[in-house]
Amino acid sequence: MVAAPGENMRINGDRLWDTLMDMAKIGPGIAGGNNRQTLTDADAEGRSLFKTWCDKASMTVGVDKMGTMFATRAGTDPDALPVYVGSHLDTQPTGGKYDGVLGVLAALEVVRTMNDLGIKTKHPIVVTNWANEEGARFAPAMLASGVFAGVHTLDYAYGRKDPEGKTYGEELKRIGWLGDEEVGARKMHAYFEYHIEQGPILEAADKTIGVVTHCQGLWWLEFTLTGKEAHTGSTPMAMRVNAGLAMSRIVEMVQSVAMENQPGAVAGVGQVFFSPNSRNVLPGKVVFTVDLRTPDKEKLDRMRAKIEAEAKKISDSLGVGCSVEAIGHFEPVTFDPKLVTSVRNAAERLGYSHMNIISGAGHDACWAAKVAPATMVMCPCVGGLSHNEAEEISKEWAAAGADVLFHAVVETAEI
Ligand code: HGY
Ligand code: MN
Ligand code: MN
Ligand code: MN
Repeated sequence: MVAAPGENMRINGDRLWDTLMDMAKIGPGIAGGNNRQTLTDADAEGRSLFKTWCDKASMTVGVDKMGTMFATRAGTDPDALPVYVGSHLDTQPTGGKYDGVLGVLAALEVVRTMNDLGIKTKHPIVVTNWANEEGARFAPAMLASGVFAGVHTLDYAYGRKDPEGKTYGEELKRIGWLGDEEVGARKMHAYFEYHIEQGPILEAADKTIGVVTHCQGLWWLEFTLTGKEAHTGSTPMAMRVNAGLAMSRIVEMVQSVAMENQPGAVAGVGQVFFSPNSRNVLPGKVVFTVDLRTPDKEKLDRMRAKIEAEAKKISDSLGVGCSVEAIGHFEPVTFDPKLVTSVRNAAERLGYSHMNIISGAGHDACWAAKVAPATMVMCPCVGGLSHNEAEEISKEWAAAGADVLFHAVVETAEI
């Protein structure tokens, strides 16, 4: 039986909070939050700060060909596969201070605490900063962990373009974070990810810890509607081939399909591009992505089929061309029951209130789960708000989840 850490073993909550606040200073946030979109100069600055901290914690930092960073703390058994503990430092354009960042810096705090306590584990510990988790600049989300898990090829990933037409491969080279490790060559004994819930469930239930049993599945459906550019003033209504009108009716339909599938399904549109995007030209082309999610695999695919069929009908009725490409997808994930139990036992041992939860957001843990036993730990966030610069958590919540992470990781890495 592997010894679990003593219940009085805790991380240093003040030190964790200080690192979160220091990292939050990096990035031109609109209202003081983060804006470290993948492979921007701000992302590069955040990476350098993280590497400095890893160096100071006596870890060796490796980087793979997708730019993912791996900071290793040696174990006592050189043949033992490492326990990986990670998340992401890249953010949304209106990113908060904690989405992804909390998981990476809490993983660093786990190592710092092990150093303080002189804990040696059989399995090495690898703190991981996955590149391009958000998929805001380069779709799809979780791109680097997807290449790591063999879901995407490196060429596919390198070719992904941002809205300005820049490719992932070019930008990775430009910021100087193209590593030399083959992506996915590393093998994991286990993978843990600590993350804010990004929804209202834990706070509403007054629970400090989310024991994450599953993650809901996702489709990102990119629609391209072809209308006809024409003058918005002199073109009679009956003559219009209005791709913008088709888009708005499709967005309304997506809302209806989600509402017809309650409870347990969400769908919406966060990004639309009009071309030529001129106030007095009817759009010749409209490109937008439907984000559809549910924990139920059958429902996920049924809703996708319904949305695509209805979109075609709407476009046809307006004489608008319609094509769709699935640019992101993962099936609902069941996390490793043994690791889930280790997280639950840690919360019990530490006296933190907890509940089982299904993750609404996607995470790199979803792809890690394809190649190793994986699970997550969650803490609440204020008002369930995330992907918003006003994202907020309490210092106590941050530390509690990091304590649970510490206990579950040390138990799995075997003292
Ligand atoms: O989209 C997601 O669920 C994550 O924030 N990338
Ligand atoms: Mn995240
Ligand atoms: Mn996010
Ligand atoms: Mn599928």
